[in-house]
Amino acid sequence: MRAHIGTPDLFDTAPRPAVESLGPGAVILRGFALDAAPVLQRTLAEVLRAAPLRRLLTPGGRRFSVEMTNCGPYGWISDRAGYRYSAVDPASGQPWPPMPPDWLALAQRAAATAGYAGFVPDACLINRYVPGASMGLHQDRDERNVAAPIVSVSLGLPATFLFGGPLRSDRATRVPLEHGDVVVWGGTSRLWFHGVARVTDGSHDFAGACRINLTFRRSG
Ligand code: MD3
Ligand code: FE
Repeated sequence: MRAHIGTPDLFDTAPRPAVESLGPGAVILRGFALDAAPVLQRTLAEVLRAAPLRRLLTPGGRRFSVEMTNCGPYGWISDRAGYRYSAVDPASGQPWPPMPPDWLALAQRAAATAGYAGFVPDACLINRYVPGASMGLHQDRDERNVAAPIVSVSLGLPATFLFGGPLRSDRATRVPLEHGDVVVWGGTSRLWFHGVARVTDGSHDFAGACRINLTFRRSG
């Protein structure tokens, strides 16, 4: 039962609006994936069995601190030759595991809720951040059709998302992202610089003490 209007309820957690605008074309749907989380957890284990997480090599010869893998027709990869989408998992020589139907449905519902009806992702990049892992400021520009949005689902440990602007030097806003939050990035901010601050230690029962981020993309 809620407190009456005018009565401050000290036991309420800070209210978070269900739909927040983050920038031109970018929308946060707080808790949008919470209902789907148990199914995501089960199907994630299956996907990771078929295509284990790994720390990819950057073109410069370092390794990402974030562990990555993919599902769906295409997957995002990086190695000495550069960044690109591939229909084959270079670790297995096989196609990536299929995108679970519940994942696709979730991404499509989120995109439609944010105003991007008809989104058909053909790639899902899975990022795992163990405490200490981070992702430096970058742009996502390996997709041929940048008119399609990117849908991101945050699971497990919370993180601070860094959202910059069209220039690397633009000041970044810090956006807390929690388990179950979904962000849809389209329009102008689709090409803006962004990153993830170092994930701090904690506990969460979704996937052990780590953060999982799913990004649904249209590669072509
Ligand atoms: C804003 N991943 O995989 S997801 C990435 O939390 C990536 O793992 C972060 O950046 C993560 O490339 C952030 C949110 C995201 C994804 C793509 C974007 C934000 C974006 C593209 C343009 C602008
Ligand atoms: Fe990105």
